[in-house]
Amino acid sequence: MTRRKSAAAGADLFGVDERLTVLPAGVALLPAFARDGDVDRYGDHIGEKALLSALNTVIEAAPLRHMVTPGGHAMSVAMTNCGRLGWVSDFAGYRYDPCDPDTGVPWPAMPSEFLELAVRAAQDAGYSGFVPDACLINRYEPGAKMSLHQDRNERDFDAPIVSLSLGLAAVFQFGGLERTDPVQKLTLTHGDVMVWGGPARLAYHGILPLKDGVHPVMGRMRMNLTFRKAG
Ligand code: MD3
Ligand code: FE
Repeated sequence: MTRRKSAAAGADLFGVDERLTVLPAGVALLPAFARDGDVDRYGDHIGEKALLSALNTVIEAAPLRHMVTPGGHAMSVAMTNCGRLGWVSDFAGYRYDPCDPDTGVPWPAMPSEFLELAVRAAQDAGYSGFVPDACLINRYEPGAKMSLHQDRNERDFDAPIVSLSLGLAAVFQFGGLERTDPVQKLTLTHGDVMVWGGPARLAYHGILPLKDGVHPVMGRMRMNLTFRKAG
């Protein structure tokens, strides 16, 4: 017999192994959203292949790099950007910049495959009219993590943030508007899209250290793309 813990199980209700996750108001989870659509004669997802090829083109033009925090620590996550604005961190702080600080040239344009996916996901989640001008690309190798933080460098907190996970599964943590609020855990897998808006837009969130493994499409890594209206 399959047993399920009841809601009375309390904190375990939100555990990684539970099948029920209650999401905060303003949040939508679109499981495997990026894997929807047609499949080619090899059984590969056509939309996903176009997305990954666009991702490779962006990374060739603006390579992933470990940015340094204002405190002087190299981040374990490697990052790059595409779109009109890109998120950067250095000794001076966190900000959005139209140019790649490593080369001084504008970030690569946002590929249409990215833009269309982000707009469609936001629309499905109830945020019609969302048009991102920034896409932050995060690469996690085994052990890489992102500590609990808020995303507050964008101009307009009324716009949601759309995130796409690719590759190895990661445990995502999210809490409330205060750093000390209790956190829930949620496993994000290849193709999952999340939309964070409304009252959840300024929620604290992070990623636990990535567990080692090999993903059949992405290899030994996880990538996360976040689409933002930064300017
Ligand atoms: C909830 N990235 O880049 S994506 C980030 O998986 C970031 O790489 C994580 O946090 C990652 O800033 C999490 C999901 C996400 C993104 C932005 C949010 C959740 C969010 C903003 C507000 C609330
Ligand atoms: Fe974040």
